[in-house]
Amino acid sequence: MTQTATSTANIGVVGLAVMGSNLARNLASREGNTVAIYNRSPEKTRELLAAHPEADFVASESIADFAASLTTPRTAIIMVKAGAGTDAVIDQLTAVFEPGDIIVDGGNALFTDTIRREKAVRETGINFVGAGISGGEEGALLGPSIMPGGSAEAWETLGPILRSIAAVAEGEPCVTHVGTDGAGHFVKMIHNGIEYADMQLIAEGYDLIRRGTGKSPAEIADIFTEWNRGELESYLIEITAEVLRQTDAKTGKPLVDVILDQAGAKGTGAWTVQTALDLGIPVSGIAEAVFARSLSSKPAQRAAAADLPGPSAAPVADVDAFIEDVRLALYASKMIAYSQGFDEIVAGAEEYGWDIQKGEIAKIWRGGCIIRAQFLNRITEAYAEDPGLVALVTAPYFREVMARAQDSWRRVVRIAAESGIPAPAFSSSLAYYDGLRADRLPAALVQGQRDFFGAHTYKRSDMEGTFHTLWSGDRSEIAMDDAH
Ligand code: NBP
Repeated sequence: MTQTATSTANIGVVGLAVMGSNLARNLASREGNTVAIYNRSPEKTRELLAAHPEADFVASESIADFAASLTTPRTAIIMVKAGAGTDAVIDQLTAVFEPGDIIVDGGNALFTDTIRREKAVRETGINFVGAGISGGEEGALLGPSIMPGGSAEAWETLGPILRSIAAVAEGEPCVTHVGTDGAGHFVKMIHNGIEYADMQLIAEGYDLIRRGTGKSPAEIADIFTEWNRGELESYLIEITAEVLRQTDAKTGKPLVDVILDQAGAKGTGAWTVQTALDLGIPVSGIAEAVFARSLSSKPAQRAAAADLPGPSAAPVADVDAFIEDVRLALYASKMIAYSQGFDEIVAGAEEYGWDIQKGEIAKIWRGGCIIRAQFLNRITEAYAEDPGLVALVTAPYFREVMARAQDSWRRVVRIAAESGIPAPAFSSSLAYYDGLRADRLPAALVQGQRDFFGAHTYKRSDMEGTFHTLWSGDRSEIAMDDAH
């Protein structure tokens, strides 16, 4: 496909459903961009053109015309349904693009698919970039947080374009070249996992205050608005207040009381946990959040268990003190979720050979995306101070928060248990914290058990080597040959 006089667009978008059309409009609204657009069903293309005559679009109704409308290196962002749709569009584009051109997948692909696709497309000389895009419809239109992977060569062309459409936080665009091949989609996956944990923790905080103090959703909305002025300041806290303040027009009740209490999921939280299991990284806060959604969505089991015995919850004595305890417990648990998420980024980077700058990732999450928050600056600072930080929670700022929050955190978990209010993410985060800081763990006993029933051997803390106790013999210990 050669360049013609009609090649005028510097960027193209394939897939014009809600995300793609908003991204195309965002691109067209930035100085210097002319945007080629294409969708499998031409009606969507025509609708977008008709609805936005102001936008500098070059529309095509065939993939060949779409390619011909692009200047070189041709750069196209795919925004279609993840999976088979993405593979189909990649095949069509590789047939009409040339070496040096760039195909970007902006959908929610699993990072291992992105690794596979990058490898296959690279053979043709075309660049393939998997880019995580966060922020939903509004982000796509007004400025998302963008996490691109792919080659450094592709980033040279793509960088200025993506910088022009990304959200801006404290004067900096929320986009960085995350790493090669699937690194961008990997980091987007972790973002979503952290988002699950953040949402679950907020929901647990709400539930504890509601059931512990009897406050109404509207009153709790005011508490969240107040919290949003302090260290918990974030998009999710802000929208929680909005949701809690909403009254249902049909019944006059708080909307939160009429919404069915079964949370859905699109799978990126589960991917984060599945990947963490493979990498051997305990992301317990994220896992609890995924499982809490699963538990909520089991109506038959919940109905069958509804009359199981539980405590009669006593209302908390000092309401204001309890609310402050919940605030601190929420902040501490949230830090654990981030610390675990960054552990997974470190492990993923090591496993897949990505040079991921952790501080830069925290920076690009400050705007445009769902977990945007002030607190992310603390993560950037922590990694700037110590790039080899082994666990985020051990950085100075985090230590200070843990010292300040831990008594409150423990009281909240105790009250939750005593009152029969489920707080899985609060309590498992605290257990993780205590596990991490423990001088000795009962893992020693687990090793003993493993050696007993399976001769799995153990190491000793006082000498080198590998040992086995002759459990079914005279129970003497033998040193094993390390070569085995
Ligand atoms: P959808 O995920 O609903 O996909 C619809 C688009 O895919 C349409 O343009 C459709 O074309 C196209 N498509 C399909 Br389906 N199969 C195709 C095929 N075989 N060949 C060509 N085109 C095909 O769109 P969306 O909700 O706008 O999401 C787009 C991407 O963005 C998805 O990967 C999604 O996971 C991701 N996403 C991200 C966020 C976020 O916050 N980052 C939010 C929502 C979605 P047609 O019109 O001809 O049917």
